[in-house]
This record gives sequence, structure tokens and C-alpha cells, in this order.
Amino acid sequence: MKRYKTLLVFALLAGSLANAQNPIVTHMYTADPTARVFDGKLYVYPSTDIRCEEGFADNGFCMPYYHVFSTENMTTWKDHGLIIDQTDVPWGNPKGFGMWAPDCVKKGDTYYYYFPAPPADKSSFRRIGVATSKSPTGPFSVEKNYIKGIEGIDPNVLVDDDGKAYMYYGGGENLFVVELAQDMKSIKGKPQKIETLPGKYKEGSFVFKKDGTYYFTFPHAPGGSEEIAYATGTNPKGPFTYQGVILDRWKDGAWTNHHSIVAFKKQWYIFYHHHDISNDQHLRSMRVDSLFFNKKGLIQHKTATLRGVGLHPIDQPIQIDRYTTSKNLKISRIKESNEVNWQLDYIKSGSEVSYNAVDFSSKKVKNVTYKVSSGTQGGLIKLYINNQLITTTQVHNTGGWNNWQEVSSPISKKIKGVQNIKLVFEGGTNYLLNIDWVKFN
Ligand code: FUB
Repeated sequence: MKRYKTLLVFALLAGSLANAQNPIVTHMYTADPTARVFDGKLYVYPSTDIRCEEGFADNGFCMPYYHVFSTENMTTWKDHGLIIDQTDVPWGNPKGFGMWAPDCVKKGDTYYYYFPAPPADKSSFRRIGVATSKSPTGPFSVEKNYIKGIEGIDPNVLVDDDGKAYMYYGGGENLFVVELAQDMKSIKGKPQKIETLPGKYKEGSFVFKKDGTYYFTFPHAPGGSEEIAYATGTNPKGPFTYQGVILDRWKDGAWTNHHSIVAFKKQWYIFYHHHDISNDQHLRSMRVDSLFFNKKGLIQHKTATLRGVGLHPIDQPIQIDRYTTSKNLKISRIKESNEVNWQLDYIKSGSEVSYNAVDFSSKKVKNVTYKVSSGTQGGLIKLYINNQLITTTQVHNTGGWNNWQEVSSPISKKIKGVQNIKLVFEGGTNYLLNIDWVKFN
């Protein structure tokens, strides 16, 4: 319990975080991100993973509360702090640790926050509750009872153009849809199975409407772990025609993925999660990538990136291991105790790394600095911007691969605007050097 309390106190602190890289939040574990745009701002409602201690675990996860995050530019994220804790749910088990994937929608001037939780009456694995607020960041007031007539995980709500609202939910062979009553806190009619989806395990429904088409998107495990797939239809209750996979399953053994899809400032995005920071698939972190549709309205397959989206502010070090592209090098953690820190390693002569969308507009840069280590003879780092060689930096032996030093070179050319940078490495036949970060000043 102590650890949960400690984390909770830490997590209560709200603040701004600049992170135009994946994962987008690194001060706590966030999973199952549902992104929504309200009044020109993007909000993300994820669930929270914490480290399990004895008595905490629920299906391997420990998920006691929810935060909400927002951004105006996809680069700076604000943590608005705790919005609902498991002890705030009158009908929930206060020690259930099973606050799984939530959603939040606006109807009229009210924000409705839907979340699954293990009920104290043990009537089901999960019931779905609703909380309301006049602000997207709360405070939310949780309804006394769960929504009667439905049970399951991963609620998702679509408010259609005609004002009717539909809840999609469930995990298993079947997913369900039910219309919500006017009050948004109870159901109208009976839940029905979503027909014509492919077989095997499915969960995490996320439905959105674009140009008159309903996109029914869902994590699907047709064998092994989850890929993000989708189907389309012309009616919110289906039937939907299966269209294929948006994001492939993880290749590193992680079982879950869970996503949402949203348009913000004329760009579509897919939010999803992976366990980058923790290396433990029960401690996940949310990510975002841009998403595109083809001319027929079909979603183009997406490869998850480390770079993510957003302009990289020039006053922030570039964690270059979150690269856009790389050639002949690897990434690894610098040390396990510092969970967010990675390095570029196995760099040889001819290795390359590129990093897109660095925003040089706010200051004039005169130097580039690299944090490096080398247990061999070292090598050269050539910095290219716009395919133009800007400067070359010599790295010598630093006294071992764990001995880090900062090396700098002057930049004489004027660099303006948003640029893609590229580093090319040259040297002998051994591994040359490792890099932690790159800074411009
Ligand atoms: O985060 C707990 C559960 O794992 C979610 O509810 C599922 O969608 C899966 O991501």
C-alpha cells in the first residue's frame, strides 16, 4: 500500500512536459489512451499502470486511478493530475486495481467520463460507471451506481450527428453496442453483438465517423498478441465490413495494444501504448503517430515510430535514440535504474541516424554538443541538415563504454525554421562510439 500511496502523491502533481517523442509521457505509466478534441485542444484520457505489490494484481495489471493530459501543439503535454481514484467510486471495489480503459465525450455542456471497474457487489468482472463534469479536466462527480444492463470492459462512446449516443464495449469473442438514453447514464434498449467482425479475441472498441462512414476499430488477437484492426459500415450499430490491420502486433512479446484515433488541426493521429520505459508489459506508456487515409477513405497501414509527432523544441536535448530512421546501429538502455534513458550503440563507420522536425526558429544556434562514450578509438560524427554538411565532431576514447563525456563543435551556418537532421558516422573498423543525446545551443 505504501508504494501506491507514494505514487499517488507524486501523480497528483500537475505540470507541463515537453515530449515530442514516443512515449509522450514518461513520469508515470499510462495505457489505453483515448484522445478527444474539445474546443480546439486535444485531451488524452488514459488508464494508469502502477507496479504491482502483493494483493494489488488484477490479471497481471495494477490500475488504481485516472489522469487526464492535454496538448495544444502535440509537443508540450500537460498532466492535469488525478481525476478519479478507485476509492472515489461508490459502487467499486476500493482495492480492485482494475480501472481499465476509459473514454470521455461531451454532450451539451457536460463531459461524460466512462470507465470500467470491478464492482464491490462482485456481480461481474467489470461494470461500467459514468462520472460527469463541466470541464474536460474535472473535477468529475462519479454516479452512485454503475450503468445497469451492461457488463464488460473498455467502454467507448460515439455521439452521432443526430445527437444519439452509442456505447461500444466488451472483450472476448464478441463486442457489443447499445444506445445510451438521453441522460447518457443509462441504456436505451438491449445491447447487441456487433456482427460480421472476424473471430478470436477482441477488445478496446473505438468508433469514429468520417465522411458518413463509421470506422469500427479494435485490438484483435487472431493468434498471439493484439494488432489494431478495423472495419467500416454505414450504420453505428453495424454490420461492419472488415478492412484489415492498422498497426501490427508487437514483435517483442507484449500482448496488449489499445488505441484511439482522432483528427486535430487537420491531421489524423493514432494513440496507442507500448511498454518502452519499463520493459514490463504490465507497465505501459502511451504513444502517438500520425495516420493517413487513402482516396477511398481506407486507413493506411501504420508502422509504429519512436520519433512520434510534434516539432522538437531546440532548447530541449534530442534523445536521438527516438530517431526517425537509422542505418547499421541499435538502441539499448543506458542503465536499468534510470528507466527512461536509452543510447544509440553498435555504431560503425557508415552508420546513420536521422531525426525529423527540429524547430530551430526560437534561437540562433552556435554549437552542437553530443553526450558520447567510447571504449575504442572513437570516430567522427558528421552533422547534416537538409543534406548539407554542417559540422564534423571528433570523438576520442572516453575511457570505456560507461564513461560519458560531452563533445561539441561550432556551427557557423545560420540554421532557421523546422529542419530534419542527420548524423553520419565515420572511423575505423571497430565499433566507434555510443550517443546518449544531442543538444544545440
Ligand atoms: O489496460 C487493461 C486492459 O488491457 C484494457 O482494458 C484492454 O483494452 C487492454 O489494453
